[in-house]
Amino acid sequence: MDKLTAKKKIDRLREQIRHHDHLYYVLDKPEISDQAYDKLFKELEALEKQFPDLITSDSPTQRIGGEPLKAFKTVTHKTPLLSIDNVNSEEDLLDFDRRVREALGKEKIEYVAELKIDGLAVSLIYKKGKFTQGSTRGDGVHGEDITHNLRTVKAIPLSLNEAVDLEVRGEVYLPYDDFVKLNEARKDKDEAIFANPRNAAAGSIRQLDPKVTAGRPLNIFVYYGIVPKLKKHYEILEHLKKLGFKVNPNIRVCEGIGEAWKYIENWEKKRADLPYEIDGIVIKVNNLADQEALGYTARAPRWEVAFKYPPMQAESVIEDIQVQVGRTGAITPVAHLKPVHLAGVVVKRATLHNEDEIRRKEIKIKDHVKVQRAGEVIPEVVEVIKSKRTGHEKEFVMPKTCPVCGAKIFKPEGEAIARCTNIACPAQVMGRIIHFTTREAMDMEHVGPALVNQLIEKGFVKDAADLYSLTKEDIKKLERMADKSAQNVINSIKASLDRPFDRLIYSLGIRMVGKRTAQLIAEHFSDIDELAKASAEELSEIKEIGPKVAEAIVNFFREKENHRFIEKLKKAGVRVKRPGTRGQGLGPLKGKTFVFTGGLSHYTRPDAEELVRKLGGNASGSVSKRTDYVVAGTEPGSKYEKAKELGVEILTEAEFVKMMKKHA
Ligand code: 1X8
Repeated sequence: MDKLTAKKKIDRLREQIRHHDHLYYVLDKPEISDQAYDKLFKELEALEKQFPDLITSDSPTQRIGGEPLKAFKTVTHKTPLLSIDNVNSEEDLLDFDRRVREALGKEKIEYVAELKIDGLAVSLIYKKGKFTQGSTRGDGVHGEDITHNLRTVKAIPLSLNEAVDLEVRGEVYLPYDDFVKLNEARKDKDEAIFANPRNAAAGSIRQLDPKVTAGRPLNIFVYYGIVPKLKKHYEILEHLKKLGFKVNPNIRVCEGIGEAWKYIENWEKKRADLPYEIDGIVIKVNNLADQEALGYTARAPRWEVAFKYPPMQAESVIEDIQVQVGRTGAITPVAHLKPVHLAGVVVKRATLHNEDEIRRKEIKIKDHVKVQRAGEVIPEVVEVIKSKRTGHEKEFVMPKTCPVCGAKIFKPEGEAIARCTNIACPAQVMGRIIHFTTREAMDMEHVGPALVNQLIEKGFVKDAADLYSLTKEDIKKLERMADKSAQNVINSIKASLDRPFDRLIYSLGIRMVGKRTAQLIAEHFSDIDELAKASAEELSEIKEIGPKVAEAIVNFFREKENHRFIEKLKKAGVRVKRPGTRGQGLGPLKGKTFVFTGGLSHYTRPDAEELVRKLGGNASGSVSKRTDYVVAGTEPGSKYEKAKELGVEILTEAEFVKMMKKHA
């Protein structure tokens, strides 16, 4: 075939594939069989292989492109992605309507009511009809460039049927069915499961490797766009549909706020039947001139509000109550429920938190109860439906000894949580190791609960540091571990050697030290030994760290066992300090040490530190005589005072940015 004929054929095939993609992914109305579609696709692939110079980036074959990224680039949104004001009651909604009517001097307002999708806001930019850049909302001003991942979302057209310049915004989400399937597959592979569809969508879109994202059936609804000459928001949505975007089919124009309220009430009942999660309804002023007249507050538009729904609930029966032992020995009573559908997933268990909660809610075994899921993996029991009691319900009795190791359970005076008193309790040991491996801690992707359980049973590991001495041969001795899976396990353990310092701190499982506290600590100390030596007073000086947390940290480092554990981690080669606190060598900032304090707006703090290191400088957490510059953002803390005291040069953020630009 000559090139001209090939080009014609390729163009025709692309046109057909785009058309069928649109029918399938956007309109949900396929017209041809999967086989017929595959045939077209393979034909196009074959021709492109034969004529590689005819490949264009908007070809349907080019959704997954290239190598994994090293990091996300930051993009600055041309106009910020604002948040949206929330209302929770009819009264608040009527207030909103009154404000709008008064500001515009109108009797009745035409609104557009739309489902509020519980996903991730994204911005899509098209140049001459081609998709050129996609980004996350980020902090509203700066987002992350996720173009490579958004290209894999089949409902996002790579090219439009008009050569326009356009920015549209929408919500990327994962339908319930796909969320459940994804979690099942992850469980099989012993990978951490996602708490809800939103987290799964967020985790999928923030992948550096587009091949991973392509394997997650992400979807999108588009809900904003700027189209010149059109006069109403609803007309814009209609136009976006014509251009090939997926717009939610349940959007309605409402005459007056009364109709909008009816829409809200109606969808509160019907939302359980939707194949995706919504967390409310967005009400927008339809007339664009009116929108402009109303304008914006610092945070959000004055022409729209979101009505937030309460968490979804379902009714079930408590068949039994059993207790679980966590990594800190905490004994949590768990209700085993008659399986019930709730917000797209089947619920079999619900946490009862602790004994006091059971008494307060007067929960008994065999009670009919209302269950709700509010973002967590384990749903909770909200209340007992007392009218359904038969008299056969049984009181729950808290065990006196640990169901796992038999040690005494102890509940300190005035505390709500009872604990197993044996720190060598297998449930606690296992809990600590699993905590260490989780995504938010050292993130060992292929090491999950089932694997940890086997490793303990076989006597291969006694604590998390032992993971680092495992060999592929050890892993292959476990059930269902072929060579490739064993290699994955070893690789993910190895990859965790170099996690950021705050992750390591969080991984230690110090009481009361969550992710946020771990970050604060990591900003203040440059390595684990410095932290281990810190006194309670010193720790309490860190903003947001109270005396109780400080004491928990000091107590942790009093234990010889914990020091032995940390030494083992060091020997294994785990990074136990902030990167680059020592001289980095080359670059214009060689030998210069920077300390950041207060909030930055141009960069995130890790990005600013990374930039300093890239230019050869050091970023440190604490101010000393050796510090060259302290960069003071908004509301700078004690480091600012210390810098003044020591006479260290203080830069504003603007001065710092200027300095970086000069060197970059
Ligand atoms: C967020 C969302 C909006 C809409 C749907 N889902 C969301 N999550 C919509 O307008 N239909 S608007 C919005 C925002 O924060 N501005």
